[in-house]
Amino acid sequence: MASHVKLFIRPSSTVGRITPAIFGGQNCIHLNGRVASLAYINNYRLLHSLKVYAASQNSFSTTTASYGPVADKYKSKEEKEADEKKKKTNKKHLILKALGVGALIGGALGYQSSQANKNRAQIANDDTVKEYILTEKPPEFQFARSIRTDTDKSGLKVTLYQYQTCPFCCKARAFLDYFGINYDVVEVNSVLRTQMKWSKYKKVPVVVIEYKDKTIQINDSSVIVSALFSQLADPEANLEQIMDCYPTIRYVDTDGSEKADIQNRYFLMYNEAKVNRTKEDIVEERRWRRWADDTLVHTLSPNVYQTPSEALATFQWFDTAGNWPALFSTWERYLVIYFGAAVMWLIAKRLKKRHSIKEDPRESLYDACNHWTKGLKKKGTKFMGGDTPNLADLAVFGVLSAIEGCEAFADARRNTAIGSWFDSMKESVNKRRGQLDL
Ligand SMILES: N[C@@H](CCC(=O)N[C@@H](CS)C(=O)NCC(=O)O)C(=O)O
Repeated sequence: MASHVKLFIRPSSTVGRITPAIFGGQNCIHLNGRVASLAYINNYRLLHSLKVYAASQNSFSTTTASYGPVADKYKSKEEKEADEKKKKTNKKHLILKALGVGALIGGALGYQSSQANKNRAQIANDDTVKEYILTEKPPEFQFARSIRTDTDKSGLKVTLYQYQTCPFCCKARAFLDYFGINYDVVEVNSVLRTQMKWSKYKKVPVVVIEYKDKTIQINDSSVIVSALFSQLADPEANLEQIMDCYPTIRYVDTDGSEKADIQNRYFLMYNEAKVNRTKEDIVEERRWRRWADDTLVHTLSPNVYQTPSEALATFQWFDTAGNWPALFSTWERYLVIYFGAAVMWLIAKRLKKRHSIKEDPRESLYDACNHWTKGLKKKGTKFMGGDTPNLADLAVFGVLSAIEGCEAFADARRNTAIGSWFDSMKESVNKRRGQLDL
């Protein structure tokens, strides 16, 4: 099927303006009229060509020195004319190159998505609506706890809506704790979900931040991590502008249901010049973060809910780890424990099939742990981030910490080398070592 991606670079759009200045020209751009991340087109030549093309169209200002008129002052008329001619030819070549590479990539992406998304229909997404800004503050709920450090450098007022032992919530917490961000926790009842009724997005974790005079809602653990890390990396950055870079794309799925997705959730929206990291380093971190969500996390449920008794033991551990006796009434607690264990035992069987987990799910868990520790060994450093953890370490640690008190994790410790890295991570997170890097 013929397919292509059209790229519009909008003049004078907010995102267009902040792109080169704050985000190193890397990330936000309008794709098919939607704000989208250009960074996931992992082709620097195309990116550069597009930037040059955009600059030549005066679509947005660029900080690249070669576009400045100052050097022209010292040239003869002939030299200037020759330069002008050369520039025009170069520009034509660049535009053609950009269009050529763009068409190739667009064709490839279009073909790939047409294969993957057969019969999926995109819904017109209105990018003028800032869905992440809440018009009304959420109702007040009793905080399960309030995490405070005197050395918080974020200056943000953060509320985390979570299940204590959900792997995605554990991941968000590992990040907040490691960087010493102060936050309040609202524990959501996983069956009644009363604490999430105010939100259109129904999953957890969700973070709500009082930012200047606005209330910002960030959905999805990876977006929480990416957006807040981008903010921490450059305290002058504006969280609202950062959030503009994570648009929610809506589409109708093959089963007719409406779905929403934030496709660039693993991308960091900061100025590369200010953050001293190589492109390879950033790409590797992103790859492992994706692996934590796409592979590692799927090994958990079939393991911890393998049999009815293991499922019940897991929920009893959740009861302790989540401090449920203090938070929920007795009937609510028992409803969640027994009903939850029964439902998850049934669901885990389906998940096992869907994610091609081995007949003995422990094997898949060990494979995942071994894959990670092999990656560490290859790198030859204590953490994937080197001497200190990076966002990939935090993601993998967060996900695994969800099952820390379960028999499955005790088995993984006994049968793989995951334990020593996990314990070092736990120490770094508990001691909020990330604050030292800010
Ligand atoms: N991609 C999301 C996934 C979040 C997710 O699936 N959370 C589960 C809990 S582990 C959830 O809220 N499910 C809906 C429900 O419980 O009704 C993220 O990374 O935050």
